[in-house]
Amino acid sequence: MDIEDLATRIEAGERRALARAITLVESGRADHRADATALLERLKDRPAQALRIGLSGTPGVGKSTFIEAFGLMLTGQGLRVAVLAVDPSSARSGGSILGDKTRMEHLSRDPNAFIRPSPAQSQLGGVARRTREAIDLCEAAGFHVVLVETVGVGQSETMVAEMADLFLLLLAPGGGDELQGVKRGIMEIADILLVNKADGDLRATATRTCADYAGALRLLRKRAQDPQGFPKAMTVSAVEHAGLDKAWSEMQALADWRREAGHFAARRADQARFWFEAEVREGLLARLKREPVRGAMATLGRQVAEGAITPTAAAEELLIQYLQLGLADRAPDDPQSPSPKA
Ligand SMILES: Nc1nc2c(ncn2[C@@H]2O[C@H](COP(=O)(O)OP(=O)(O)OP(=O)(O)O)[C@@H](O)[C@H]2O)c(=O)[nH]1
Ligand SMILES: [Mg+2]
Repeated sequence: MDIEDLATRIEAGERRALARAITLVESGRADHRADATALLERLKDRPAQALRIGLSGTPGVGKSTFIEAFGLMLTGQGLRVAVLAVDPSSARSGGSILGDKTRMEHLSRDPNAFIRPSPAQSQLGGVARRTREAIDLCEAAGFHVVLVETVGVGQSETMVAEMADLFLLLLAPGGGDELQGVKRGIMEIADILLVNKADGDLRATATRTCADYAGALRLLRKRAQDPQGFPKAMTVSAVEHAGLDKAWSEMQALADWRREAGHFAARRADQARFWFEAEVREGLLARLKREPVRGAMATLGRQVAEGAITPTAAAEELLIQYLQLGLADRAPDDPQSPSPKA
């Protein structure tokens, strides 16, 4: 594969090259991985940053409708918008992706937009790497905004928040029960809560729900990366395109403030470190699951169970012989270790 050629075409903003590169980072084949790593390394220094926006919400809350309307508003302003979807759950069928295509009908045909639905199921770790790398590729292709959509179930929103500059949570109008249903952890990572469907019969309920969430947000611990008034709750209507411009100006205000205050760059640096460490951990765990370590683990496990060897000695044998790591390597970091002189 001609990495240099692909990189040049991505930098020129060619959507076909971008799509091909994302397919490359999605591949599990070892030679593809090597090419993907080389490509990303080649594209690492970029002239401009995209604004990376994570968007989460429970099924049916209106994510696809919102992205279609919001994306079109942005492209209408001359911005180039990429939409990536993350869906680590295996339960979701191709039906939803088909549904998305019809709900993002106009955006998907917009030359200033790029939409990439989530590929088939995979482990969260693999999804994280793939999404992170796809975001990098979109940024290298000169997109101004990269929206990463995730269904609000499980750990995926935390993962997306770790790769986004801003995190939006889309919510449905509803009573107290609805408020209870939102996990505290998700509220804590959100920068802007958008109560959608604030139209027709639901308008009054949406306004009330928004006030409830605003109250709940005020009870959360203040975060260093927030200016006065953030995180905040607002109402929008994706079908009526209402409140979208206001939401966008709030996002920009927040991003600008964070840039000035240094939080924006600091957060990206923290995120890079976080993903590096996650990759190392995952790489080690992956080796445990591959032969010959896997077999040795089973054999030693049996011997431990039979009392033929102690757990500690067995672990040391595995770490030394199969991973070239000694237990001694751990000692300096272990505050419990008695000093040899003691
Ligand atoms: N009244 C009203 N209905 C909306 C609005 N936004 C979305 N809907 C409706 O809510 C339903 C679900 O919308 P989607 O955009 O598919 O929701 P989603 O969050 O993408 O759903 P999943 O992809 O299944 O997770 C559709 O029938 C939409 O027409 C809105 O602003 N107002
Ligand atoms: Mg959808």
